[in-house]
Order: sequence, then structure tokens, then C-alpha cells
Amino acid sequence: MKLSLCIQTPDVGPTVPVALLSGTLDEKLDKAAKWGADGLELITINPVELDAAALRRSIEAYNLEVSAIASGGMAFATGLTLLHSDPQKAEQAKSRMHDLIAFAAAMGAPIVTIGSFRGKAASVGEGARARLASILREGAQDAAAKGVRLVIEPLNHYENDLINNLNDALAFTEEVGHAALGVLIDTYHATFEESSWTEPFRRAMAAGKLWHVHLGDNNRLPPGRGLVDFAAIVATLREIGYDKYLSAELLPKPDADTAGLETLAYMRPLVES
Ligand code: LER
Ligand code: MN
Repeated sequence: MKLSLCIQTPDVGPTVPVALLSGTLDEKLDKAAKWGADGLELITINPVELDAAALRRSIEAYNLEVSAIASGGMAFATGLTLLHSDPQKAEQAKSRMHDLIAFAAAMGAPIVTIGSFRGKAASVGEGARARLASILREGAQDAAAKGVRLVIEPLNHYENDLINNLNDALAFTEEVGHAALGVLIDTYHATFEESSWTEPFRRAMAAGKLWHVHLGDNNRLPPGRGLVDFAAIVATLREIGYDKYLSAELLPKPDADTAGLETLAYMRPLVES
């Protein structure tokens, strides 16, 4: 199991509420490496504005990997979502989805996350789920052709009205029916919707679909500052053979650096014990 921190790339104007680490890109990379991260999850909104080759060289110079490309900043910073009441905005969002996939391939990132970027069913009404399935089938085809995969993330029902728990996410991957769509479990969202710390991970793994994990305590603070049993989760992940990333996506509290440092300090001994 590897550990990463979510940071936002320079194309994202406003500060995304779950982005960690302060300073310039180089300062962020330096801190992540010094504090023992294996990788970074990049929150980006318009990757065509970025020099991907230069960014990849910078990240690799610090011996870090890109664990994932996160679409979570998209709705927050641009208002673009795959389901959208304005068909033009929905089209733009779909085009950004393909840009994120191309960016993932360019960065050597294995996955692109689909969280709040999916939009809400209520914004389009009847047929929303089937429409999302069709968009993500197209995305999965593109991803597979580029050696990348997509993960759908259950979000708590206060944040989203479509796919709130792991069982529904797994059902959705079957509806999409493409091998390049899996799931991401975010421990923060799971605290609202699941009935066990560990069973959702087992079910996702048994389905062959557990490809990424977001870390956040129940209060979205760094692990150890809330109620989530991370020791039980990591022990289960080890038992079921999960060897991918645990990626901190949480509030920058008490500040963006302390949250990153504290997460790594708390999780590293669990992951390595
Ligand atoms: C995204 O990964 C997430 O967890 C949401 O709460 C925000 O998009
Ligand atoms: Mn998340």
C-alpha cells in the first residue's frame, strides 16, 4: 500500500477545500517527498493549460508518483459537471473528462476519479443515471485505449443524489459494463453511508474493482483526529491484498501542511506494521 496527498495544480485558480500542502509547486513536491509520501493525487481542472511533460519531470525528480488525477475541483472551480442542466456545459464537461484522461496518461497516473464531477441527477431529471452510465462508458473506452482507468466514488447523500454507497457504485459499474471502470472508496463519505469500516473494502475487492482509496476522518480531518478505525481498515486492506494508493483528501486543518504531515505520520506506521 502506498500513501499520497491531494494537491491542486497551478491551473486551478481558487483554493479547493480538500487540497493539501502550501507554497509553490516545487515547495509542495519537496514537502511531500521529505515527509514520506509515495505519490501525489493531482486536482486539476484544465490540464491542457499545463505543460504535462515538465510537470512529470518535476514530480519524478522528487521520486514521487502521480497516484491519480482528481476531477473533484472541477465542479467547485468551474461549475462544469457531466450531468448538467445546461447541455452546452455538459458537453464542455465531457470534453474535460477526455482531457483529464489524456493528462493521466501523460503523467503516468493509473486512474481518473469521478466524484462530484458527475453532477447531480436532479439537475437533469429522468434518465440521469443511464446518461451518466453512457458518458462514463465512453470515458472508460477512451481511458482503456490510453492505459488509464476511471473510478466512480460513492459520495454522501448531503453532497450528491446519485451513487451514495459502495453497493450502488458496484451496481453502477455493472450497468456501465466496461472493464476500465472501478470504484474509489473515500473513508469520509463511507462514515455517512456504510455500516462497517471494513466490509465495503472487502466487497469492492472481491468484485475486482477496488482501485483507489481516499483518506479522511469522519470530520474530514487527518486520520486520527476523528472516529474512523484506520487500523482496522488498513489491516483489512492488507489481508485482502490491496496494494494501491491511500490518498489523503481532507480539509487543510489545522493548516494545509500540518494536515499532510500529520496524515503521513499517522498512516505510515499502520501501512508498514
Ligand atoms: C471527491 O473525491 C470528494 O470526496 C468530494 O467530497 C468532493 O468532490
Ligand atoms: Mn473523495
